[in-house]
Amino acid sequence: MNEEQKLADFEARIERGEIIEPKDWMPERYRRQLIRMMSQHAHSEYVGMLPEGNWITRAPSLRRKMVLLAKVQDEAGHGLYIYSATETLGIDRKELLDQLLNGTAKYSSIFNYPSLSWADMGTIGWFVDGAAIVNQTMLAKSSYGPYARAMIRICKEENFHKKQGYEIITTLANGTAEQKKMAQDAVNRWWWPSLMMFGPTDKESPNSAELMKWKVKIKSNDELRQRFVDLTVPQAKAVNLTLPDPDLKLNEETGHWEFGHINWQEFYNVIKGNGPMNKERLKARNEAFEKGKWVREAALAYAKKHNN
Ligand code: FAQ
Repeated sequence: MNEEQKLADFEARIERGEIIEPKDWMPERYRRQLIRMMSQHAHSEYVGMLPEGNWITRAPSLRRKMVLLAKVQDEAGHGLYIYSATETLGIDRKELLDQLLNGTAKYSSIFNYPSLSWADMGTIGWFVDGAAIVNQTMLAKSSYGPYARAMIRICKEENFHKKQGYEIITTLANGTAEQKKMAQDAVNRWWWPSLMMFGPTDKESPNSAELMKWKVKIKSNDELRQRFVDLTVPQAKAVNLTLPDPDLKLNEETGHWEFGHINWQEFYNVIKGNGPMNKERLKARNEAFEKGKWVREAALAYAKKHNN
């Protein structure tokens, strides 16, 4: 088959809902798009440990500390699955990590905001993991097998994460006036950045059309953002917290919650590296990489000794 026939065959497979596996023929552009998106996702999990890691030593009880530790460890695991899945596309993990550490790779905008109070741990679980579940439940049906399979397990864990976050927020929202204020403040700060997690509007999203044609994405950025808003508004009402958007309004005809204008200038500023915590996040990851050097060397020496 010539290249044109191979492409037609590939697209027919996608159309029939078949899953593409690492050794199958795929257009170079499909492979490149997957490496871009999956590596950004893996980096997000890896950098995403930092805002919550910040609170492990200050958790208000042993139970909360154990749960938070387990959650942060889960995020590291998610990073590992997704780095492994990305390697099936023929790129080395070291190259991907280099791109993250030297600042040329992207990771989710949301992790460039600071976690200022304990209530942020609740809000991150509720909003950030909540948004991740909406996005990743869709990606579990993606056309690329290793990515879709990784998403199934990750979503199960993210569900626990979201529940522990909502539980923290429920406790604070039903606590003292000061605790409720702390919960409301965290909700006010994290709401808009959480909506930005879904990426630019469909009109402004350069990759969506191609990704949707090849069923890497099954739903668009705006569709997923709307689903997240529709799910979250009633959850906020249930704990008597207000979402910081005066334009939120239920459209009785469509059944969807309409929402106000997203500050896209802020979003583009953050993804260009100028968000409140971009520099700190990169510095922290580089320091951790340096400090972990002896562990990598010891592990390699051990493997060498025992394989010989
Ligand atoms: N942040 O053309 P599109 C988690 C970039 S969940 C930074 O629409 P696409 C769990 C985009 O890369 C978070 N950059 O792009 C957790 C592109 O730039 P490029 C991670 C963003 O790919 C919870 C440009 O803008 N989840 O970590 C963002 O079609 C708690 C144009 O955008 C995933 O990565 C953004 N928010 O759609 C961990 C899910 N949005 O590459 C710890 C997988 C867009 O051309 C604690 N990824 N950009 O230079 C996706 O679903 C998609 O890649 C989107 C973007 C929806 C993020």
